[in-house]
Amino acid sequence: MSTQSPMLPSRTDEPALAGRSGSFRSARKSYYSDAMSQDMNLHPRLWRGHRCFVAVIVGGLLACGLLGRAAADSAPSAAPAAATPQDSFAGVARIVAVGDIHGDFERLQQVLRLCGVTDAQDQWIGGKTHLVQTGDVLDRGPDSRKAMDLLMALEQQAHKAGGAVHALIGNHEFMNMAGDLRYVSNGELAAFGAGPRATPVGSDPGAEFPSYRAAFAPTGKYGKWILTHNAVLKINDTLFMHGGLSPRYLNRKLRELNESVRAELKGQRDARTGVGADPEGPLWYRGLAESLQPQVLQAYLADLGRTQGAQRIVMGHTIQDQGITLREGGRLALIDVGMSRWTLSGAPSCLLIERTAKGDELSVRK
Ligand SMILES: [Mn+2]
Repeated sequence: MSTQSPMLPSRTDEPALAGRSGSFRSARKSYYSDAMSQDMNLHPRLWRGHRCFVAVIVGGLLACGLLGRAAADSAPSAAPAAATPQDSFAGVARIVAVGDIHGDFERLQQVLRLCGVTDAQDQWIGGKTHLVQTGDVLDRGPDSRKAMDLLMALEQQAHKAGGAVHALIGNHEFMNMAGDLRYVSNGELAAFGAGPRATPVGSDPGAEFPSYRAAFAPTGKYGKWILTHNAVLKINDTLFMHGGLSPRYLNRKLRELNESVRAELKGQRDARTGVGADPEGPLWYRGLAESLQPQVLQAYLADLGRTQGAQRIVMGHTIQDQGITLREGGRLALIDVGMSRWTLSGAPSCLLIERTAKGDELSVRK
């Protein structure tokens, strides 16, 4: 049984919320710069400008690790390992995709109603619809606990109706479970009887908030829930994930990526150096949100089809201040509109993908 709660390396690539996508292109240094160079000639534009300076702070992290371990130890022991969550679905007639929520429960309620999957009482009316939330329910805003509770309830209701709710693991779910609480708000802490922070959001709060950390430990209520989720999901021939699938990950099997992320979150693998923390990994990658040359994007999509059997990729993570962005006829979709009032307060928006006799029909509701 795992009780490890490792802290991520301090990172500088979490963007300031200036509202301009250009400001997100901060300098980064990959953990894998040597191993990567052999892949660099695939799509050089996709690699440009993703370097993250990694600084490791030892003292505080050690204390955090110990505290996280103690909290996890005191939590009830884990239930027998749940079945591996299904990460590939076929024959789905209607998909609704919703991007980053960041602690804004009201905006989550609004967007789910807008897309016709819940009623005014927050009950599932989506029937056999598959709802995909592409990660980052947590951090910044105050009400992520309520948002998670709603998604938990809807998972059950949708399942009974023959539909599904897929809450994918975003970089902020990963950070919280890995003990990196730099972006946790006072409201989120208060929901677990913890806080307030002594340091500003964006800085390391130190080894504090044991009740919050315990809830996100692998055996805690919310940590256990997150571990039933995937990072990457395929429905029909569309791939969904939080950040993006960079060229160096194209050849990896979904199952293996999802198992890796979960193993890192369980402490069975080092969370600081695995798939979940990799700036080029599916939780963080921003290369596909850049304004790529059409031929570069077309070459990427051809590779995506060949390696993953997918015709389309849908991602959150990189705020689109003009609303949901569709490129190449919707084969690439960027659905994080910064709808949280604690990010950009963008208009709640979702992407609908509906199967018709002529193929998939995409529409945006706003
Ligand atoms: Mn994100």
